[in-house]
Amino acid sequence: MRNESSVRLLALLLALLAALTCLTGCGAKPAADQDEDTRLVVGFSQLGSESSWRLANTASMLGALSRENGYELLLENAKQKQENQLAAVRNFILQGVDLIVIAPVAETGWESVLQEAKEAGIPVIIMDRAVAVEDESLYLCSVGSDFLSEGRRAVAWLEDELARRGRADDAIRILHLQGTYGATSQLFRTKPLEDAADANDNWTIAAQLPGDYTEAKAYEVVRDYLLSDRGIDVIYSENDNMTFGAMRALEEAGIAYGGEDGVILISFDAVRQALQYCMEGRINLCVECNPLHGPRVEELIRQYEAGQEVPKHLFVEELIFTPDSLTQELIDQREY
Ligand code: GZL
Repeated sequence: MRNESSVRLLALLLALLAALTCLTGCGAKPAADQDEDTRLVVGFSQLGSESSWRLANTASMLGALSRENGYELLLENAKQKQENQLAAVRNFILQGVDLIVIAPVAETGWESVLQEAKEAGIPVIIMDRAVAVEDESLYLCSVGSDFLSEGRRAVAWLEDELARRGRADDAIRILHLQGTYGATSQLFRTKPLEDAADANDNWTIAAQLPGDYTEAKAYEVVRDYLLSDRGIDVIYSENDNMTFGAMRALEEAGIAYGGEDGVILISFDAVRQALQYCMEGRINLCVECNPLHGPRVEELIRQYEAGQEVPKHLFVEELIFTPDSLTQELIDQREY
């Protein structure tokens, strides 16, 4: 019979051997760890959380680029400051992510950081607004809305609506609420209105106010503006949250809006709350701007990863809504 000390030594050696085996991967790894190695790491620089549209856009990205779908999504919110986006993208490059998605706050200022990503061999997808770069090879592709088309449809509707009301030749004064200056959505929703004001001698843009796509800012600037000028026929608001702020300022000033006789409200995005107001006749026109880019971005990534050709620019189809085109059922079915 072995002596007690040799038995104890044997037991210790066996335990040590078992521990060493486990350290080198005893049994299969848990599924999550296995996926950890194959998951695609995507750095996402989101410009902010300024509007209902933006929140829906972020939710769409989180839903599509999920762990279940095989992604590790690194989301950085820039609070509408480009310097925060540039820092986030450089951080993604340092981390050696597999791919970067940018929702750029403004069109300019992207050449250097896109060049750095290219030199690091990291593909970049531009989502929502555009980047103004000479060399389009600096990014893989873009997905977003045709903002010029959105603006043109809004202006065409206004011309038709004024004619329908027998006001085609009336003097029309327009208050223009602009989104974040330099954003593609601001630049190209603004252009059709300015062109139409040039083309229609009886149209006047009474003022262009900076609303930065937020309800609070729009409320302030409209409230202050109405102190000196109450003679507005139309408010052309470049997103719904600014429209909501304008509605509050109009109510406080005792100025009627919507319907056949109030200030005509034109609003971009068509989030559910705006559609509700539109169906009630408080907003006269909602121009859809679809934020649900997550699945589109995910599909582009899959195409790229599969070695397929990806379209350089992907634009989404969008609609316009007026009170008579809306039902509660349609609104309830909307995803944002
Ligand atoms: C449009 C998007 C705009 C929305 C705003 O694609 O860039 O930014 O219209 C959002 O609601 O803040």
